Amino acid sequence: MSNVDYSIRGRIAVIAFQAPPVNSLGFNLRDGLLAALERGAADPAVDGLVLIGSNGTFSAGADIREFGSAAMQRGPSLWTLNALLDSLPKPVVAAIEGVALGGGLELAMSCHHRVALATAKVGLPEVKLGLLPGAGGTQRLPRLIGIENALNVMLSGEPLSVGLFAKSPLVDAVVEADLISAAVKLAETSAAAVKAGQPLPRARDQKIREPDLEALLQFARNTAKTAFKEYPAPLSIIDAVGFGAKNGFDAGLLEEGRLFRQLMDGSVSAALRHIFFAERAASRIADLPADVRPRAVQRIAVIGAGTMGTGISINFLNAGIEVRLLELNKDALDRGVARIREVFEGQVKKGKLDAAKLETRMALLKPVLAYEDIADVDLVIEAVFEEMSVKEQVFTKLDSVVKPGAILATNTSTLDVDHIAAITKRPQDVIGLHFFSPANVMKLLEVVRGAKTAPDVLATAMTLAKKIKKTAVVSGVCDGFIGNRMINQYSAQAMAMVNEGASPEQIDKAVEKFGFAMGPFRMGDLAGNDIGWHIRKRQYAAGTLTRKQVIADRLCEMGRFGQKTGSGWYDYKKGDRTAYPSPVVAQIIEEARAAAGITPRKIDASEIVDRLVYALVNEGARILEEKIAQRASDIDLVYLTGYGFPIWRGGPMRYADSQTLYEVARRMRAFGAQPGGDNDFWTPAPLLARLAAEGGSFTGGAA
Ligand code: 3H9
Repeated sequence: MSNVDYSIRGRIAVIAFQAPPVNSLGFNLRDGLLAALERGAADPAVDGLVLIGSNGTFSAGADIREFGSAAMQRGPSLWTLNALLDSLPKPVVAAIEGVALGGGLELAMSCHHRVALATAKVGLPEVKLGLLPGAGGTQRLPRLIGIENALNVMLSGEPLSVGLFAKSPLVDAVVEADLISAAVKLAETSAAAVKAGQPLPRARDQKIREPDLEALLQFARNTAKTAFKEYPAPLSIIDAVGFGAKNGFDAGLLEEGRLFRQLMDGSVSAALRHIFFAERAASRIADLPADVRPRAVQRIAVIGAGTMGTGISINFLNAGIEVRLLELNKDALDRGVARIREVFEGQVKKGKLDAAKLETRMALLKPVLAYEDIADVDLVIEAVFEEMSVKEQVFTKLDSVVKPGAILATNTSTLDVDHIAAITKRPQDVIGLHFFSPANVMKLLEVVRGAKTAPDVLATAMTLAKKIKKTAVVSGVCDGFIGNRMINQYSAQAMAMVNEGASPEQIDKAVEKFGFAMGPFRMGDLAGNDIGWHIRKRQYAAGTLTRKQVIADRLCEMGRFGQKTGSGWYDYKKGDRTAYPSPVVAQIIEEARAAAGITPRKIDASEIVDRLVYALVNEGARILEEKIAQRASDIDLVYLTGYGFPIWRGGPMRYADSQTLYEVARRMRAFGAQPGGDNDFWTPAPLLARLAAEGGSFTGGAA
């Protein structure tokens, strides 16, 4: 709901507006603002106007929820509002606190003056949504702060402290308090100047002085082309700025509008907008009672000082939370502590951390050798060997030692969290916190909700995730949870294509060209092929994996675990991470094909990509059906933040939507029908088949 209040202070009209939570400029607010501005303009008792947010913030910009819908075109647009401001004969002052971002700052720049609280942030973050500032920002900002500064603001998209611009015409005054009085005073002074015959200061009238315009634009273009290869918005921003600088404000506005519409209709912006809402939706858990309160977490314990345990610890130390690092072996504990210090020292060397902070963080780390020393912590995260019997021992001990009400978390990546919970007498306090390696770097945290996990335990995990700056996605219990369960299907396809005729390097190249950070085989070599081998052996024994992965198993039997052993799917040279195609692997592949009676065929890049991505999508559909994931956008977030899926494609489910689910299902059926095709594998999951037939989508947005 928006609300625009019009009041008079002396001879100044104060237009106080709000559209909670962030005053995005949707239709209702635009409509209310236009009416209030016209009223002030027509009132002979009013000499000037002030625009101010009445709920502690100015505006976060255009209403992103309207994009791509008819609402965006409805009633007065932001362009109408800004053109009206340009044409007013009375001064208008924007009074900024909180944020003025995107269209919010563009509105403020169309006012004649701006006054801001020192704590306010301003910025043009449209680039992060794959857009350019489309309500005059590419024209007004360069005229207020210069081309180079304006490009920096628009290309970074970062919200910046308003104080940075205190000496430019972007802000007339920065005040510590009583914003509204300062704004009214400024409006009065400006109105008096107008009466004395001075022209109103308008951003559009400012001259652009840039002696080396062409060179500056070219430099910016070259940087954008390398830094944002797949993203069209940065180049469009530079083009719009350049066009307006050469051809004048009005021509610049027209070009900006043209480029804005082009970007808005493009697939990259649609994907980035999808991610914006996905990030915010992920923290909403539909069936949590509204009054649930997270438990207090002041100190935690991490069990296991290996790569995972130390990586997990670093997150909490960074957030100022005390960590007891437990390891029963003194040498292993010392090595773990040294590893943590090394990571911090590396950050100090790179200038990312100052030396004093390193010591504060290390002081929060308490290495301990006995379970009794972690009895009073609020949360325990177990990061021991991935074997149920080991986890059983740990949780039995935790149950007997740790205080009641503490949360007991497992970092398992595949094991049954409900089974682990059942070992304890407090299954309601048990949860999965699946960190990704390296745990201090990777953004993703799968929060695994057991059948008996208490609502406040889940709420605590989500709150903590925010505190340690992770992207948390809730998953139900199943083998591999969301991410690894899907990656198993993807890996199975990669292996199937090797059997059929593709080489590991061909597959890696195709999918890296599609935009994955790393193909499946290079990824396996980096992470260690022994991890998957270990899981496969467990699955062969349990009968849950019936098809033997002959080639992958053979490589592991030979000790080709990947980079750490100097060979895997590729060969490696000492001190060099380059993956060199391996004649030994080629030989093993050939032998395996011959033994299975397979005549290899050529598989083209588009088949490789589609089979890998659609294998993810089909399993994702099952995960949705089974309610393991709450929503398709959660699955996308898992893949974007944990598995290197190309950001500009929005995640596997969103990508499938962009291809239309009808085409996805059709292509899957065709893979199943081709000679030697795996019909069972390629039968679309019921949800996918239904949506494909209905013309529906997973994420509610198509191309
Ligand atoms: C633009 O302006 C285009 C123009 O150039 C041209 C137009 C013609 N619209 O992030 P939070 C919602 S493009 C709609 O959790 P915080 C958000 O979804 C726009 N909704 O809070 C969430 O809803 P929910 C350029 C928006 O305190 C709630 O507000 N502007 C918008 O951590 C709270 O958000 C941007 O790109 C919006 N513009 O951070 C700014 N913004 O509760 C984008 C937020 O239902 N926004 N919501 O999940 C931000 O950067 C942050 O939200 C902000 C607050 C810093 C404002």
